[in-house]
Amino acid sequence: MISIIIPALNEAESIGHVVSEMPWHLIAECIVVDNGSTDATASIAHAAGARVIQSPRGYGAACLAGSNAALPTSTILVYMDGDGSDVIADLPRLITPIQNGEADFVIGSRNRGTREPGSMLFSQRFAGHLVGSLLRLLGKGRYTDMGPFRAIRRTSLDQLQMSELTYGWNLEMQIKAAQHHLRTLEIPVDYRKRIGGTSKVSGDLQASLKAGFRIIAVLFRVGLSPPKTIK
Ligand SMILES: Nc1nc2c(ncn2[C@@H]2O[C@H](COP(=O)(O)OP(=O)(O)OP(=O)(O)O)[C@@H](O)[C@H]2O)c(=O)[nH]1
Ligand SMILES: [Mg+2]
Repeated sequence: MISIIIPALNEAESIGHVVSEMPWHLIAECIVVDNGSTDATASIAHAAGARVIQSPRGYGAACLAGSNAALPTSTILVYMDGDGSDVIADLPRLITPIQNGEADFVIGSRNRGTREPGSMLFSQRFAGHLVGSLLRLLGKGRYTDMGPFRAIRRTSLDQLQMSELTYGWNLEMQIKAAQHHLRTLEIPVDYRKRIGGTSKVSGDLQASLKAGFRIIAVLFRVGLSPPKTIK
């Protein structure tokens, strides 16, 4: 069983479309994690068929709350953004390797997929490659992106003991996946511009700097420290 988890902050213009596109025959539930949206994100998501929960502020906090709230029967957790940028048609390619027992963690790389022009800033693409190369040098995995669309076996996520409550969540998962020797696969995924609404990160200089700082902090805190428990 699969739970899709969508952190969403003020995504009223896009969340209805994102939830209505869900392939319900493939998934057990779609959880939209709202943390203080001041628009109609929660009610629109609910009307479109999502289970809506609230969480404390922060991208990672939302992902963590969604993970903890997933149905006990869900064995695979999938994360994606609520702004319509991720392409749901890529979902089967993310989950099949886990279902087949070939992988524990499958991450979608936008750098390796087809991007709608203007969907990713050069700095975002560069950061993905740069962090990927650094981690490779440190022996902490082979990545080309820190993309949001990803699937992980639930028992594997539990092992990682995720603690980043901000935008460092994605990178923390990637580094810890390598530290815990998860069987990891990076696959190309497509990426589009957000459907509407306002950017919380890439389109806002202050937010981008903050996110960049968190990423560097995670690189030091998690990347340079030995894993607490090794499988
Ligand atoms: N729950 C929650 N979700 C957040 C928070 N900040 C951002 N998000 C969601 O996380 C996803 C990524 O944020 P975006 O604003 O799309 O960031 P981005 O993709 O760098 O920016 P764009 O290029 O404009 O799409 C979206 O679904 C947001 O609604 C937050 O503090 N809490
Ligand atoms: Mg976005």
